[in-house]
Amino acid sequence: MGCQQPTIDNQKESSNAQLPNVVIFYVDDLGYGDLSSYGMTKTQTPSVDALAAQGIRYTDAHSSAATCTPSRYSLLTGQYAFRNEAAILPGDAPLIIDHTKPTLPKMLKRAGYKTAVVGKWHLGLGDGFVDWNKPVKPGPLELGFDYSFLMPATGDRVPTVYLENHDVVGLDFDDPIEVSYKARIGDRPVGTENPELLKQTADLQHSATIVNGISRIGWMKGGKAAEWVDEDFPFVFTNKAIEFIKESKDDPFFLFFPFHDIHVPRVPHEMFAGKSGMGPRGDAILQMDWMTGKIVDELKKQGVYDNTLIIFSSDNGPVMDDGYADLAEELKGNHDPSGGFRGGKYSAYEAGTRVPMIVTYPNGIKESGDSDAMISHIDIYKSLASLTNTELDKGEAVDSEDLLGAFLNAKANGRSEMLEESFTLSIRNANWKYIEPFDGTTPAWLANKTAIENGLMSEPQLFNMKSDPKERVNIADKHPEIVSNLQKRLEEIRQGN
Ligand code: NG6
Ligand code: CA
Repeated sequence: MGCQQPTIDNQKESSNAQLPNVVIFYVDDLGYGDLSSYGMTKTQTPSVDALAAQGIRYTDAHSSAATCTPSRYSLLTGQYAFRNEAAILPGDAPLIIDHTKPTLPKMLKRAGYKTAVVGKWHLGLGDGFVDWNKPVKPGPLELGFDYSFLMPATGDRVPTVYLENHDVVGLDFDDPIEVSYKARIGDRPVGTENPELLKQTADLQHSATIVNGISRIGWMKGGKAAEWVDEDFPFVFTNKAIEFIKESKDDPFFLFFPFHDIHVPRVPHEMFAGKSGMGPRGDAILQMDWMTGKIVDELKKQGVYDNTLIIFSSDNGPVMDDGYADLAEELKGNHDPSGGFRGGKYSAYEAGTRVPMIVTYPNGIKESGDSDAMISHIDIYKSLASLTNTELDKGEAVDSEDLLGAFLNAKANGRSEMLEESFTLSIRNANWKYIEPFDGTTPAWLANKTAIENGLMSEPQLFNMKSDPKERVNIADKHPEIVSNLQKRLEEIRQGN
C-alpha cells in the first residue's frame, strides 16, 4: 500500500492540525506468538490482525527490557533503565522518572500535541510517602501528560483504585485509604487466611489483601467505595480513551494506552471468559483485542484514523504462572506464547524482549508488509521527534535512535546494534547475541520460577542469531574475540558512549 496522501515533509510545513496523531497500544506481557497475526492458531485476534494487515508487522522488534517498569521507563525517557536502576516497583514506590527532565510526552507537547495516558502505570507516584487521600503527585501530569487515568501500579498490587489526574476516583474521605508493603493493615481479609473467598488461588507473595475475590501483593486499608472491579477494566479504560479521542480530535493528540491485560490477575469480563479455549490467559488476549478494536473504531468514526500513527506492542515477553493458579500453562495446549524463541518474561533470552510490534499510518506509510528491522521501543522517542520535526535538547533521549524510516517503510533498515535489558544486559547485532555473565543474586521468587529460563549464568553466553535464532548453542568458548569485543562495546554503552 503506497502513500498517496501528503508526505511528511509537506506536513511539517503545514499547521499543527496536519501533524499525525500518535496512539501507542502497550499490551502487558504479550508474547511474540500471542496473536493470530504472529502464528497463534488456537484463537483469533481479528482487530490487531487488521492493523497488521494494513501496516507494518515487525519480526525483530523489542521492548527495551524483559519486565514492565524498565521497559516503560525507557519508552518515556529514551534512556536505558539501568542508568537509573529502574526495576519492578512496589505499588507505593515514588515516581521513578525525574519530572524536571525531558520525557516523550513533554517533547510531543512542545510539538503542539494534547497528551494522555490511560491504563497501567507502574512507574511510581509521588516523591516519597504517598498519601492517597491527598493529590498524588508528581506523576504523569508532571511528566507532560495533559490527562491521566491510571491503574497506579499493577492489577496484582494495591492500591486497587483508579487515579484520575491527581486524585483517587470515587474516594469517600470518611474512609481514607492506607497502603502498606511492610505489614498487614486494616481489616480486609487476606489470601493466606481466607482462601475460600478467592476466585483464583495465589502464591504467598500474592496472598495479602483480598479485593474483588482476588488476593493482591501488599495490604490496603479503607477506600472501600473507590475499589475497582477487575472485570470492568475493558470498559472503564476503553471509554476513557474514547472520551479523550473525541475531545482531542481537532488537535494533534498523543494517547499512550498501556493495558492491564494480559498481566495477572487474569479475570476477563464474562463477554470473553471461556471464549478462547485457553483459559483466562487466552480470554484476556481476546479482551485486549476487543479493546484495541473499539479504540481503532473510534479513530475511524472521528475521521482521524488515516492521519494517526498507531504503534501496537508489548512491554515484555510472555509468562504463564505469574502468581495465580489460572491454568495458563495447563490450558494453552499446543499454543506457543514465545513464538518459537527461547525464554519469556524476566529472561535474557530473546522471548524476554522480542515482542509483536505493528505500525499503521495510512497517510504516512510508504511501504507496508513485514519488516525484519531490528528495533527497540527506546527508539520510539527519537523517531517521533523526527516525525513531528521537534528539536531535542542536548542529553535528551540519549539512548534512542531515530528509526522513523523503519517506522514508515517495511524495507528500511533498523538498528545495527541493540541492547536488551533483563536482570543482566545483552547486546545484539545482525549476527550475534552476547549475554553478559550475571554476578548478582537471582531474586528468590525468580529462581523459584522453574518454568522460565531466565538466562542468568555466571559464564558469558554467545549465540549466532543467523544460524541459531533460538539460542540453543552457547558458542562463547569458540569465539573469545567476539565475546571480548561485544563485552567491550557493552561497557562503552554503559559508560554512555
Ligand atoms: C513480580 C511479581 C509478578 C508480577 C511482576 C511485575 C512476585 C512473586 N511476582 O515481582 O507477579 O507482578 O512482579 O510484572 O511478586 S510486570 O509485568 O509489571 O513487570
Ligand atoms: Ca509486563
